[in-house]
Amino acid sequence: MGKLVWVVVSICVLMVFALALGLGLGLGLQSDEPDVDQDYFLSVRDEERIDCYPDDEGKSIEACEGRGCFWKEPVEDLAPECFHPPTHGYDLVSIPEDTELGWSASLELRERPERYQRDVINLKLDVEMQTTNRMRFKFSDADNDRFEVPIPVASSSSKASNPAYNVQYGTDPTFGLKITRTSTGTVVFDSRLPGFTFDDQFLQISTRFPTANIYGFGEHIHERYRHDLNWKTWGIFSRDTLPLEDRNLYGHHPFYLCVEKDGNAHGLFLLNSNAMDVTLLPGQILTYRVIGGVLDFYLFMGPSPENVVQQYLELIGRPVMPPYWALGFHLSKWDYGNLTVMRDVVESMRANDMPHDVQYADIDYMDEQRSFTVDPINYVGLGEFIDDVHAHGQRFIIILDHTIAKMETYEPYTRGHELDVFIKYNSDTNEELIGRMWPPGDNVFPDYMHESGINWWTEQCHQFHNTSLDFDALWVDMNEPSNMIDGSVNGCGEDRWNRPPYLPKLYKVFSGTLYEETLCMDSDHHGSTHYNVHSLYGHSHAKATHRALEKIFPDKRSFVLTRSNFPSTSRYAGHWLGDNKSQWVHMRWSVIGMIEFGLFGFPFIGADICGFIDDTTEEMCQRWMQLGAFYPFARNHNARDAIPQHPTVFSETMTNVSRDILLHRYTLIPFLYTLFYEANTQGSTVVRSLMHEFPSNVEALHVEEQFLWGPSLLITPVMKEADVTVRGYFPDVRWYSYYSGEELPEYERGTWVTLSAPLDFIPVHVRGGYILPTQEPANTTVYSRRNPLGLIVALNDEQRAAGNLYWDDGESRDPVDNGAYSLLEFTVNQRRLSMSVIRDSYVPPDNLAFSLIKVFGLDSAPSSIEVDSVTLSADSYTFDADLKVLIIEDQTLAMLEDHIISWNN
Ligand code: MIG
Repeated sequence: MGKLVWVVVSICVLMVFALALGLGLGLGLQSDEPDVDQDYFLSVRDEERIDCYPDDEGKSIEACEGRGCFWKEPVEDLAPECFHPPTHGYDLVSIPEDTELGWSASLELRERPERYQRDVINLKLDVEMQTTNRMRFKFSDADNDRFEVPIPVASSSSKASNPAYNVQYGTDPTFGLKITRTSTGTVVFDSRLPGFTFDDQFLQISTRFPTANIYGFGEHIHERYRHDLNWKTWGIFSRDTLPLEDRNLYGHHPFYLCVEKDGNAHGLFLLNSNAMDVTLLPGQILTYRVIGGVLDFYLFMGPSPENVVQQYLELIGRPVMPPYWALGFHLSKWDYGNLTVMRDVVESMRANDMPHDVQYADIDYMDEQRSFTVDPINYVGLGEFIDDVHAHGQRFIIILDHTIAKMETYEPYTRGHELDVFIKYNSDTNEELIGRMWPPGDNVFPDYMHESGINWWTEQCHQFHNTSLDFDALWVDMNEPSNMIDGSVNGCGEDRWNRPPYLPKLYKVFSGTLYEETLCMDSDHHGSTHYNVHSLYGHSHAKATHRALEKIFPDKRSFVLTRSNFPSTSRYAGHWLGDNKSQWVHMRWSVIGMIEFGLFGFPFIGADICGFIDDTTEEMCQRWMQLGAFYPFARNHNARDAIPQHPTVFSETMTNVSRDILLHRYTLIPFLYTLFYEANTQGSTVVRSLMHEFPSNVEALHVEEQFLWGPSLLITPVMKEADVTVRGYFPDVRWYSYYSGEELPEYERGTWVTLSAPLDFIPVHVRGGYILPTQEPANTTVYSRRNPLGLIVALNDEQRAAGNLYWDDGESRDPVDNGAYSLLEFTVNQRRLSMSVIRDSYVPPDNLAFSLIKVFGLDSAPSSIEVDSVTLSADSYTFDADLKVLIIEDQTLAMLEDHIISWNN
């Protein structure tokens, strides 16, 4: 309560001050201003300059001064010559008014030369204290409606009574918000910086970070996980392009996470789908430049990084629970050429006992690459082959593209035309926009945002499943949306959508247009302009596909794999990192990409194992199979012209190494599945970085070549050619080899360690204090799910550990909502392992029981062991005194009963 009063008081004091200032201006005391500006001009550090001329063309002293900005050669190379004076911004015009959730204020543009066009004069700021850890602040046009992102987000019905944040503002020289963490006083958001702009097609706001520990923004290849603040600019706008440095890629994620100096973390999400770029300044400043919509921000106070992600997903929606089989190994290639080759590959996998749950068909299965058709020559018999795949406990996924060939003899087109589902050239015409895609000739673009388009797509998928191919899930590609020509076959009009006054720093806008290899920006989606909804196309496609699969499989979970994505797409789909190359550096980038997608709330993520484009080498592919065995989404996928790279095509050694590591993956799937349950119900991350678990450890803040499954399984992959050792950082807790239970020596805790990693080995460690459920593996999850279970118990310094297991039938729909699952909890305390059934609503059919219990890090040899009060005979366990590992084997501890295992000194 005391704090609340303080906030109110401080706001009032500021308001009085603001009003005085406002009055002062009104009375013509503007003569103060040049001094403010002059002082700033003389004192501002290069690394804090807010760029006033980010445009690619036309920069000159005159043009700069024409915008009312300063020009001065910087000492620091990358700093802008042209920068905003501090008086560029908005003024508070009246005392903020209380609202149900916070307060709202009116702002007015401080007079200055126009930077682009159509300045919005009057702004409204709404501050909502939505929950203890989440607040929203939104700047919008006070007089006119503007585009807002049409995805549902959580709201709040009452103001937080004890918020973790404290909102203030300043008015000197212009309006800015300042938000601090209540408990520490750390400033987490501070827009009291020059250059706040709200033009119709150019919105700019800057904020100051409390530290340089910034993570996130996407989708990009980031060569560093923790951002480089050296004037790096990142475009955000969904785009079909090769995942190379500095480009904006398939997804659109204006979200970052910041770790403060004491290890607390906060996150900031800008709910905006327009094209934008963000620039990170060495002065720990961030500038957003957005070309439409409103500035609708959500701040999450954590305080742990994991809490930040959970709060973000509480807002936008948590990820879908994948079916159990989707956690198996997936295999794919674009252009096997024909069914015989595909069948040979699948049979070679079987002949070599290689774990393999899912086989894919890429666009070459289609007749002239048209979705909902099958090549009548090269893929005759595909339907029967899918039956054979199913008979082996395996699954089959097909690709669908986003466009439809415009042909009067092609039902998907004629039906879609009849239902009016295709995007139009613009809102004035009824003419379908025509572009080019894989199917030869004219292609049209379904509007997946509109109900009629969703229904049409559902109908097409359903019909194709019932009449042609018995697929188990769908992979949707190219939905950025990609177009093989710029805009349309007719080009695009010269209007403000196609030629916005400011072009963000995006990849593929060389021609000065936004529509390169996508649709015209003025094209019409049943009332929405492509300019605004471009980055939502893939999201809508994924959501519509999810809907279609619900229709096809009313009782079963299926899944969608989508290339383009937006915040909350993971409610419907998983994502892969796109068209990487068979190059070592792409392995490294995949780790950063994967942990970043964790921050974005996409746990079902992975890169194409062994690389998509170009030829892999056996060594690279072997290392990549080892790494990929720990991608949550583990798929080896290969491009059209690249040499085959399925794991049985190389030497026998390679085959054996791949099989071994995949069997380890399958051993751990019960643990992985449990992590997905936590993601689905609590918004937890599945793969996460060490920063996430050890935010107060300065070393952990920049580890980007290792990753964790949940809090407890640390993977340290080799990602360089010919290396047989690998360096990894091990925070100061106990770590055990996952394979042997050997503990990392005490003197190596909290240090960088060089680990031995011969070609057949990937280092994996279990963190002390955790218990991981396991299961004897098999070649598909259908069979592994029937095998005996196990536990890996890794003791911490206090000889304690804890863990859990989530279990359901692996594929029925909404198991959590329907309550059709079981949950077990494991704890070790005082030399006693308790296995407790928390919930037993799903009873597995195969008398599942725990057989193998491994305990790592026992402080002394047990003199006797009791299992459920019965003393074990000495031949049913072993204790390795050197390793301090206890192994209890051949037990039959029924899964849905409580058990106690105890050991005495
Ligand atoms: O223009 O369907 O990212 O995984 O194999 C290439 C063919 C189209 C791009 C996807 C890739 C897929 C490929 N597709």
